[in-house]
Amino acid sequence: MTNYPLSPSSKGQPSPSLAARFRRTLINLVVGLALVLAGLAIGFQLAERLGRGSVALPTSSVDHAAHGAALAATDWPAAPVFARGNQELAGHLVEGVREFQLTARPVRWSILPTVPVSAYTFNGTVPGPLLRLKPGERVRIRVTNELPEPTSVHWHGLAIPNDQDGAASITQPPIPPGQSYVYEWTVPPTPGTYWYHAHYEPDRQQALGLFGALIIEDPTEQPPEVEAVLILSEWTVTPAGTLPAMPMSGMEPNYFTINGKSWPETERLRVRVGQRVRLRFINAGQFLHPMHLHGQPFTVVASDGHPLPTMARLIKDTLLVSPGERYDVEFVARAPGRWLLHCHIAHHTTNDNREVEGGGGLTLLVEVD
Ligand SMILES: [Cu+2]
Repeated sequence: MTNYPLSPSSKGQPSPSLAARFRRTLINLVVGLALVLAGLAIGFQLAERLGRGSVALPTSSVDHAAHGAALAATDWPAAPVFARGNQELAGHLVEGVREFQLTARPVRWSILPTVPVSAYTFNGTVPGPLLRLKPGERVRIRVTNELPEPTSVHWHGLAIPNDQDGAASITQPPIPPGQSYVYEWTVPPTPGTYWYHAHYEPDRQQALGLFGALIIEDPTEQPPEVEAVLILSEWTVTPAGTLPAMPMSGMEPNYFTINGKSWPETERLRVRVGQRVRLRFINAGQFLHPMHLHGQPFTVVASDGHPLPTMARLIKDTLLVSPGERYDVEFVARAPGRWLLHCHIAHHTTNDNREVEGGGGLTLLVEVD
C-alpha cells in the first residue's frame, strides 16, 4: 500500500511563502473555472442532442398538498343548471385559416340539478365545445388560460407536427395563468373520432373537465340518420368539495357522466325503426367502461378514429372503452321501445351509490319508435 505524503505543513516543513500561496490559489481558481465551463459545455451538448437545446422549458412545480385537495370553490361562476357541453363551435374563417377560441376557466358545473361540481372547463362547459374539422383545412386555435394554474392542450390522436402536440414541459412551456397560446396545424386526412384535453397535470385538469371532442369529417361518406358523440368521465364529490385528482387509495369516483351529465340528466337519443345510428364513444376519464346496448348488437366500425376493414369489424353488445380510447359503433334500430345504453360496471350506473329512476351515472336512453 502506498503512503502518500500529507500536506507539507503536517510534515513539519516550513510554510509556503505568500507568493507561493497566491500562485496556488490562482491555479485552483483557474482549474475550477475550467471544470465548470467543461461541465456546462457537456450539458448543452447533451441538451442539443436530445433536441431540446433551443427552448427553455420550465417544468411544472407541483404543490402536492394542493394537487389533490378538495375544491369547494363556491365563488366560481356557475353555469346554468341545464347548460350542455359538447356543442359545436364553428370558428371564423380568416384568410383561409379557420380560427377558434378556447378559454380554460373554472366554473361550477351541474352534473345533476342538485349536484354541482367544481370544474375546469373550455368555454364554460363540460365537455368543452365540439370541433368538427375538415381534412386538409388549416386551423388556428387560440387557447386563453383563465385558470389559477398553468395549462396546455393536447390534440389526442392527431398526426400533427411535434411542436403542436401540447405536452406541457415536453414540447412547449405550460401556458401561464392570464396568458394565451396559439396552436396552428393542418387537419390530417384521416376522418374519425378524436378529442382534445389538457396535458398539464392531466390527473387534475382532465379529471376536472378540461376535454372536448374533435371530429374529422369524412366528405365522401353517407352520414347516418342519427349520430351521438358520447364522452365518458368520472367525478369524486365529497362533503368537502370536488376531488380534482385520483385519490391514492380507498375512494373511487362516486359520480359518472356522459357529456358532463349523470343519469337521469343524460341526453335522450330519439330514433325511428330502420334508422342507422352511429355512436362515437370517447373515454376522457381514468376508468374502464364496458358500454352495453339493450335490445340489439352494434357493429364496431372504427377504432381510435380509424375505420376498420369489414373483416375486422366486431359485432358486440358490450364494448370496453379504455381511458383515451375512441370507438365508433353503428346499428340500425330494430324495434320500438325504451332501450338502455349503459356501462356494465354496475357501480358506474349509480349516483353516489344510489340508483335513481332505473339507473344512474353512465346510463342513457335510446327511445326507438
Ligand atoms: Cu364504467
